[in-house]
Amino acid sequence: MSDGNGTRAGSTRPTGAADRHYDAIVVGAGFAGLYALHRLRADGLRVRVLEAADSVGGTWLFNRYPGARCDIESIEYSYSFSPELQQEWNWSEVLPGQPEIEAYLNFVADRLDLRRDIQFDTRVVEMSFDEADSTWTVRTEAGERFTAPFVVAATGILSAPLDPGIPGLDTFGGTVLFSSRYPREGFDLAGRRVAVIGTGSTGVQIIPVVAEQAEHLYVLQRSAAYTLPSPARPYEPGELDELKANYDDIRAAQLVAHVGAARTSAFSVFMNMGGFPPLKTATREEQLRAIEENGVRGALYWSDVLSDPEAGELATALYGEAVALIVRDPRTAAGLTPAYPFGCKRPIIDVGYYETFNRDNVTLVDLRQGAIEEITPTGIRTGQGHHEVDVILFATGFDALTGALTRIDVRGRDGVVLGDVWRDEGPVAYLGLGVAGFPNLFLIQGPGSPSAASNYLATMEYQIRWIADCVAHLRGGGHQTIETLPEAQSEWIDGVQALVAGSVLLHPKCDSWYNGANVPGKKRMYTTYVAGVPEFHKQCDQVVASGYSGFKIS
Ligand code: N01
Repeated sequence: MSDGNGTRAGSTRPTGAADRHYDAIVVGAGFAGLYALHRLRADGLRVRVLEAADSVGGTWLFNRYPGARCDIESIEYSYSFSPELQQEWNWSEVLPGQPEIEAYLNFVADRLDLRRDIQFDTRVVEMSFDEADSTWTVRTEAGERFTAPFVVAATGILSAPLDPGIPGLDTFGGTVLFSSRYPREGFDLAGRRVAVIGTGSTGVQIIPVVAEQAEHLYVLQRSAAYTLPSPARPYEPGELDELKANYDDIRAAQLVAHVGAARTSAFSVFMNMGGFPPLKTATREEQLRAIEENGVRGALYWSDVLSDPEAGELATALYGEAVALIVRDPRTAAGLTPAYPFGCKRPIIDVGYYETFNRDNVTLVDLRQGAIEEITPTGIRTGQGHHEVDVILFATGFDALTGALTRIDVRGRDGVVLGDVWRDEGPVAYLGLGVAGFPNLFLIQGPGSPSAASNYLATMEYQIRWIADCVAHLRGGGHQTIETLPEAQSEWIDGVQALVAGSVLLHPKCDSWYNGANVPGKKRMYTTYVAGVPEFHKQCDQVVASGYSGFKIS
């Protein structure tokens, strides 16, 4: 059982070589790894989960920064496979905070008795496929060796933090914090001068909270965000009971929802786009009334903003005007106005973000006016001067989708390295599940899946069921391997890219984790499936119905 702090009580280590062969190895004990363990174990497999951290939670364990909160409603951002879990767990908020999600995952681990098959403090560094006996060998940092015919890489899509690569960081005499590995015990920011670097979803959540704690907050912003007010709130008394009574209907609606979430989420906040007529034909008075009555939202809700680049430019300018209605200092308001089109990055929702810049203890450092040059022993030097700080808090993002696996030396058939494949070809996979040349290695929400364009949990659960059924099919039929065919992979990824051709998602001014442009040297490619979660599941079902078309089973 958990000790209540989410630490590793209950896990065991194998004692001898004989103990280290399993039917399946799962890498990672976040949402995906826990369900993979539960499901494969229920199917009678001997499963071992290897987890680098000292507890369950994955991304929701590491990203325990101030203000961390999910942007999808709790009752949809939770496991749907167990009516018991749904009924026994009580969410207190519509959009749950990190502590509540971490507690939920500990509850699930205990309730399903998962810890006995999870080995914590175990970082996987190498995985290689032996063609002679169709077995994966998984090696850990501590030199342990595990073998299994199947590996499920439940390694997360946003779990490999980016090194900000700023010169001088090692000379800094103050405290360096990272949002993606924030201290479990927290950090007292009172009376300190703090710099937050990064204004993506993470930074936008951190900034209002840190502003309330720090003596002074410097926000070092390279790209301004588009962010709309969050609908976060506690559930009203009785509200959750009513939802729980209708859980079947809620899950049914979720199953047919384009983004895998039918209720409140960052997606729903933005999906009401098109509520107004075309921006290009609106009068100046109509435009101003829209932002006066609706705030920043009023700049974006026009029907042509995403489809017509000229309307997009008008919307960006109007958005700047809307920000200026909130942020009193005109220079700061101008600094907070994005210089890239709306719609090409992950939607962000916030609690009091723009209002925070009216505080006397908050300074925006717009890096577009002079970039970061170096970190010094006492602060950060930018092209605009030196900022003395005691704490630097990085919220600089992730090597998304592929980073967790390229940081492991994954070798498939003929010793081919997965990192090399993705470096040369870009992030490719078939159905976000398998990569050609890597038999029996299953990805969760890999490239070509709805991942970033959806509620991660919806397709994650679907894929784990798909994988478990596939493994049962292989074992039942006396087969040893399933392997993606290269032509099926190319065709799938071409199709995924065709879905976004000509859209704002490919705009050259948009560098983000969506297209890999946030990682130096990574091939720029958008490989998230945008035709919707239901359609994706239908396509995957059809692959199974047609005898695993696109895969070679041997
Ligand atoms: O990361 P990001 P994130 N110097 O890559 C800046 C999910 N999530 O952790 O845009 C200065 O979006 C970078 O600048 P630029 C969600 O899917 C969900 O915030 O590259 N700045 C950017 O501003 C989200 O999309 C939730 O110019 C540097 C920021 O750092 C995803 O995680 C909450 C820099 C990185 O933004 C990732 O979000 C949090 C440098 N050297 C996250 N390097 C919720 O559920 C990078 N930046 C609500």
